[in-house]
Amino acid sequence: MILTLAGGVGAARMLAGLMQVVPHDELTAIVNVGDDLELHGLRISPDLDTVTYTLAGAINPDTGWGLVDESWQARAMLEQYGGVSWFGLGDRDLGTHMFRTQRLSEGADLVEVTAEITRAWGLDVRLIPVTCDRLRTMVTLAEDDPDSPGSPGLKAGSEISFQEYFVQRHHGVPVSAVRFDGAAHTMPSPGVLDAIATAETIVLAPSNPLVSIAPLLAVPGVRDAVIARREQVVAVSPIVAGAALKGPADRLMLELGHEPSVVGVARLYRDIAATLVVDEADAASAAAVEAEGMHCIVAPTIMSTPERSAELARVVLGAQR
Ligand code: FO1
Repeated sequence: MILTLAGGVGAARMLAGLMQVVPHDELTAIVNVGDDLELHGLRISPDLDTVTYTLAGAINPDTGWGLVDESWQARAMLEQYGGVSWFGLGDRDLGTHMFRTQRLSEGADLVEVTAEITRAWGLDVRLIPVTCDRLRTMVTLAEDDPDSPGSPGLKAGSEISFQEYFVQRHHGVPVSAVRFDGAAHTMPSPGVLDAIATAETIVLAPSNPLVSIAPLLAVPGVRDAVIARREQVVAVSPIVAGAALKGPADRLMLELGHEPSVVGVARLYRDIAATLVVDEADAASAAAVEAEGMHCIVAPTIMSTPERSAELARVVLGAQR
């Protein structure tokens, strides 16, 4: 079994590549739930949905999140009422959140509901939310944010939820800390530790190390389980030539005291992964990555087409020492 530790868009593309080169029922992903939120009385799990919709071929190609052929009538009504509409929930996507919320209220856990949703999309890949317990990524503002909704805005040091940072503020405000609220009280979902212990290869997807991979490792037992398999762990750098391909990984690394480069990624991952795959644009840094104690592989990592995703998947599977 090939296991992927997954955030959202980058992980979804990595998994779509793996699906082209590995039988689907041999693929498992442990997925971040730190981005989850409750809104309109609904439980929303963006990373689980981004991975599901991408693997099902139903992701909105323009945004990389949400569903293709979406309509926005419910959001228009929310706007008419002056309700909360900054987090965009399309009409089709709403059905997923309604189903998840209903099933959770009936007593199913998030692992079961996720399996029901992926099955309904015809997927054989196993997606496991890292925990069924409450874990929420929280972000501390480094500066006053006078533009925050409500007067007089928020002061430096205020904590906001991940989606208030990522979507409501377009990840455009400086950050001084990230915290995984509730993580210490969570348990890994059934199957998580076993998957880590038995995987042939563990892939750290090119997801944000600080807000997508770190929350997975914050669930008690997960980090140690991954460290025990370090030789089998292959990470793909989400930073290419000093910049994140999508999202705020580069800025967050800088703001939180990490070098926004493949060397900075190596310093974050060297304890848990033996190998780092970096893009050809970073070939000159391969020696510096090796100096951090990781085996470095240079390959095209930008998954702009399904073929490139498959090619990267082959590199990752061949990379393990
Ligand atoms: N991202 C946005 O930039 N704006 C949105 O309005 C938005 C809504 C949304 C709804 C459902 C969903 O599953 C994802 C959504 N995302 C949106 C993406 C989401 O914020 C990010 O993918 C992650 O949480 C970061 O990995």
